[in-house]
Amino acid sequence: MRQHWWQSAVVYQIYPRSFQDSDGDGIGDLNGIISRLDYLQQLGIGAIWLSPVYRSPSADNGYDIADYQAIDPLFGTMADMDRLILEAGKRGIRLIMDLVVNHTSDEHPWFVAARQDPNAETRDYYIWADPVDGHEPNALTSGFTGGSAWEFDERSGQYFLHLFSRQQIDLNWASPALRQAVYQMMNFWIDRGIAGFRLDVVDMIGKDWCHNGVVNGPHLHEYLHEMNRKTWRDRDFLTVGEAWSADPELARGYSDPQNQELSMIFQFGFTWADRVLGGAKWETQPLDIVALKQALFENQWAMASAGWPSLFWSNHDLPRAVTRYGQNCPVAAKMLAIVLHGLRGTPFIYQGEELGMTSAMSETIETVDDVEARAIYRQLRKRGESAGQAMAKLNVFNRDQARTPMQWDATPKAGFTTGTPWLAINADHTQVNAAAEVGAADSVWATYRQLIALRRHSPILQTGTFGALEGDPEQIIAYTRSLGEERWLIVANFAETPISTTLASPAMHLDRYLISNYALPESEVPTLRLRPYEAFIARLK
Ligand code: TEU
Repeated sequence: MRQHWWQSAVVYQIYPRSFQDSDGDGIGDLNGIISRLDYLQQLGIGAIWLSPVYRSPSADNGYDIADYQAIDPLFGTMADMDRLILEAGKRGIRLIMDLVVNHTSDEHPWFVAARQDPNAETRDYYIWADPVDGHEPNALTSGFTGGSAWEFDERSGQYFLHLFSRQQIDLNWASPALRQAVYQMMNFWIDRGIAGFRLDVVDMIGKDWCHNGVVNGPHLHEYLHEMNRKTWRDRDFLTVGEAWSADPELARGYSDPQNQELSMIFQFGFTWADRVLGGAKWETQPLDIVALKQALFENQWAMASAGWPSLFWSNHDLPRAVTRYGQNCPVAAKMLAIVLHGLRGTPFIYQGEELGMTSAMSETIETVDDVEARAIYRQLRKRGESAGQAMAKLNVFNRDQARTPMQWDATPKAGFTTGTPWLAINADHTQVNAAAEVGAADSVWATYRQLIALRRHSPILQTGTFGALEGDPEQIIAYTRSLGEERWLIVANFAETPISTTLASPAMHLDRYLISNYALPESEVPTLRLRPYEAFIARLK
């Protein structure tokens, strides 16, 4: 298989609101990002995935786009964007834009025109349906409002669809004109020098809404193939689709080069390991490490010979991994990093993860920004729950918890802004911050930096074969990577309790440790004594 740049690179997600403010308005911006490029270069990342900075009324912090070809003044100008691409490029960092094409803002001119006039050219860019017996066309609900996903339009007497908030209107991918308009817009960005797209809720594109289906529509893969052909086909481009509905098999389908669709997708199987299957967002259960391991490994197996996995623990929608799986311990943050970066695939780091930033809790609903969390809070209250009860549930999944500003230093505003931050800074920034960690040999940051470099310089990590170890104890995640004669062992004790064990495979003799999260591993492969959250990568002979 031809080697792509994204098989040796690590991608870093920036949530622009919270990364670095340069003008004191309390909201991060493009110039802020530019001022931190040296930090990212030092970390060693190969690409930035930039969450949306397009013109937007910000009903969902930019995931409601009103103009795909303009930068929101909140973040800067198109000239700033060009400078970001240029300055990042000088430092060997590519730029990946967030492509939100399942829906637009209700303020997008396409929708404004469509609503004004049922004969408008862009009317069929959206999904319209007649009432059924005077009611909504069907029972689809919107996760971001709690109510029907259909909104009645007085003027035309039809309903339009919005699966997210009332300000995020679903696009109709069955319209060839819409598809061409999207491809044109994508080419505009490709021509500006970007190196990839992250495709928001890609599995919802081409939905078969009239059969109540919102994911995996009958033409989804046809549309992705067409998109590939009409846009990035001749470039070495990274495309990663967000697909909550994808199992490992579907993940392979999207990313198998033969199909000419995407480079990879985000597959969320592992996020169920501490959630009640099919339960509400706040219904969690103690982490099932075996289920987590299974989910990670199944992705590796499914894409062993075709397709390519993405590797991630966190993003702007999920709780911080070190809080979720590691009780906020720095040693657990390092363990998580080692387990993930040892796998085959492209690792994604969510800003602050490299510092061990933790999930922030909200005390009252007044301080909550997340559109989804606020809607769920309203529903819970309507059902008679007290404010305290509702907040306790909210704090399990509230997306604000991973969106607090980057913790650059220990000063009151964490070096993020000189103004009032749009979302409160996590109190732990006095300990967890870049100033304290960059250059400190034993920091979480140092572990990430080392892992990124290791991947860049180690063909075995890039393309080596993955092998699971059978029969290891429940709390341990262990696997090997192999390339030619070279064999590496990755082991992690995912629990806070120590453990002694002998790994099943007898033919393992340790050559040397490449990285670990304790000063001196006590382990002697294949007999291991692992301390709480201990993890390492070792070369075998
Ligand atoms: O998220 C997709 C999605 O399905 C979310 O509902 C996700 O499951 C939820 O946020 C987890 O609590 C994408 C974006 O990543 C998210 O930020 C957007 O709000 C959403 O699409 C709509 O564009």
